[in-house]
Amino acid sequence: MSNFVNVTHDGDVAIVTIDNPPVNALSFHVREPLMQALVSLRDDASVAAIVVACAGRTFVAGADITEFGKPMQQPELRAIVATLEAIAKPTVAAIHGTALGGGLELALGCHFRVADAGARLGLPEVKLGLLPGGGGTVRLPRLVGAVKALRMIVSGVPIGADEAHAAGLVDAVFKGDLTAHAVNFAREIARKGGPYTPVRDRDDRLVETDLAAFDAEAAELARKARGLEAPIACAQSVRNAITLHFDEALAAERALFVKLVASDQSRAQRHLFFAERESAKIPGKDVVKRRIARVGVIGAGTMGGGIAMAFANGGFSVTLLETSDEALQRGLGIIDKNYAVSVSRGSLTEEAKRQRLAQFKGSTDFADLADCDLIVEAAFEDMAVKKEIFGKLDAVAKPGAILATNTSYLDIDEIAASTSRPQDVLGLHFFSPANVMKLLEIVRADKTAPDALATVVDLARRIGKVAVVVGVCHGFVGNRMLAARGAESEALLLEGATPRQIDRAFTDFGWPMGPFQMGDLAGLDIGWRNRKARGQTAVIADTLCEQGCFGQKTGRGFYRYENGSRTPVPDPQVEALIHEKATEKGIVPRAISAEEIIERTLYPLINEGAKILEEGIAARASDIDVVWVNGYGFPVGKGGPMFWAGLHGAARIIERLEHWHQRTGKQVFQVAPLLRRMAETGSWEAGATA
Ligand code: 3H9
Repeated sequence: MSNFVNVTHDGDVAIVTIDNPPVNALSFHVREPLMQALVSLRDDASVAAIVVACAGRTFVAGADITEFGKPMQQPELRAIVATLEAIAKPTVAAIHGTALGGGLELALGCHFRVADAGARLGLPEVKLGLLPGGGGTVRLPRLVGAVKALRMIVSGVPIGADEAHAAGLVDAVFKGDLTAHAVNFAREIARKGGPYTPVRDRDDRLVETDLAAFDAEAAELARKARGLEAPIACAQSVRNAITLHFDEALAAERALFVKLVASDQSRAQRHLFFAERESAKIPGKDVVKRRIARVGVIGAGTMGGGIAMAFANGGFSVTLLETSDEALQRGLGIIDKNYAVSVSRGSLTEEAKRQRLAQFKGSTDFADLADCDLIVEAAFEDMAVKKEIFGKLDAVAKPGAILATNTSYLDIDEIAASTSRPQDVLGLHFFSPANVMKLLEIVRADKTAPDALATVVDLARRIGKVAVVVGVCHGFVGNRMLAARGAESEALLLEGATPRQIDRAFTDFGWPMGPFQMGDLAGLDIGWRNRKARGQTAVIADTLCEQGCFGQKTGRGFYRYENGSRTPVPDPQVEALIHEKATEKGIVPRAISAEEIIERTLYPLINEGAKILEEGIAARASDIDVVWVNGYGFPVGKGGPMFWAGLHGAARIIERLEHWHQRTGKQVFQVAPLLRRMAETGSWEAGATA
């Protein structure tokens, strides 16, 4: 008996309960007593059947991720599963909450699995840059068939209890006291008598596999993997389950797991797993949070509509405010259409759509915001407009209501000062489309009250966002670093690189698209308007905009989009324009390497991240990684810019930044002192020592 594994008896059925809060991870201190308990129950003649269950909110959520990268202490999960599988009496996993990764692999070691109706089951290792290393790729296909297993393992997305039951993964689904049901189930099975076939010996589902169809699906999934090794290894391992003997396939799975767990990609993805959980932690999180039931959103355009949907999807009532009835109806119409698309895709039922829409109340009168607990302003990006709105909000909002602005750049301290309650004002910087994108930059202004901040951090989680708390500066974390990344774009073009070449360097690095394709997608007029407001110019982008070339929406931008297609085609006219502007400036074009493109875009991005950390705009380097991976498409397999800088070598980055600084004198290449410290200590922590 241990604190982490408890054995009780209900007649001749033994119940092994794992109790390792918060998620019952299979840490060494669980594995050891679990193994002992199973061996002892196996040999105990008074025990007719064994139920494996968990205390707390969930079944086992997987191996203990913090143990990866350290020497593995025995017994390993694989040995536990093998021991379980060799027990002659019936074994039943009783699954509630989530059975994930090693947790599901443990359950696959049992003869039977029963689940609570609300349980979810999956093998999400791929999201950590891994494959299931406890036999999951070899056992799951034996129960659900190879193609279903392939989909589950390569996507990492868990399935619900009913789907698991229909697929053959779960033998029974129960509501109510799961342990009691599992005990009855086990007793009944024991009464009927054996033998009980372990999963390893079931290959009826495997023999029916159409290998050509499997390979075609695996090839399609590999194509989507975009440079990630784990999805490919997952597919290979499931294929081994079809083509190799069980033990050979298991050994091959192990070899792939060992390789992946030591890879930079998996380290990067594990870093992100913890970074996303860390970013939601703020000092004073124990303060009493404010109650939020109704949310007001000002502006029913693309951004406001998306924000309103995000809150409605999270279960909140929403008051949507516009300046005219026409604009309001247009906004509500788009929301209706967006939900209709979800219905047509099968992700929402007609009934759920009706319920969602019923959560909205439209208005053109500020007074209707009086009953809102949180009001998010998503009007034009213009300080005068925002100040006027916040002045009005100050007059109508109830005491204690949180007043948020969805600005991307503006000074929130100044906006807060236009109210008599700056303690209630903060920034909520959503990313478009706001109902889809995971990232939420929560901007803490100078006077924001700790309980207001804690409330929105909590709220972000409730609406499915990954929240990062940042400080006030122009562009906050994400857009400020984006500006540093793009500072040399124009110079690179003028010096001889083409938009296609620059974009290719980005996609080769792992970004989903490069900056020019991105600009064309978002609309070049947005940046143009911003530049004009700040008195800045970008000779090529400005000229394109003056010619009405705003990107995809006008069919021309940095690329050409023929007949409404979204595929960018290089445009000789744009190349001629670049050439013309370069000649005007007396620049002689030269060949520019992909390496130089990375040095002049990515290195300044990291350098700016270091400055942001130094200034305390972000609390941790990992918060910056969370922003970039979730908001800007930084490749997950590289762990975010600050993590990647560590892998790539800060000294190397400094050396090239200095080179470019010497050549151009530009401020973006001026090395941040914290980057130098990082090169010496290997850590972004300000106080770290070598
Ligand atoms: C694996 O199993 C490999 C095997 O195939 C092979 C082995 C040989 N380990 O997410 P939450 C912590 S790989 C260690 O906020 P929720 C988490 O950091 C694993 N710690 O809760 C957090 O700590 P803190 C495959 C873990 O309710 C706390 O628990 N499994 C682990 O929103 C609460 O977590 C997975 O990938 C872990 N495995 O969501 C599942 N899991 O409070 C990973 C969580 O200090 N886990 N923690 O910040 C999840 O997806 C979610 O945690 C879960 C609960 C859905 C379970």
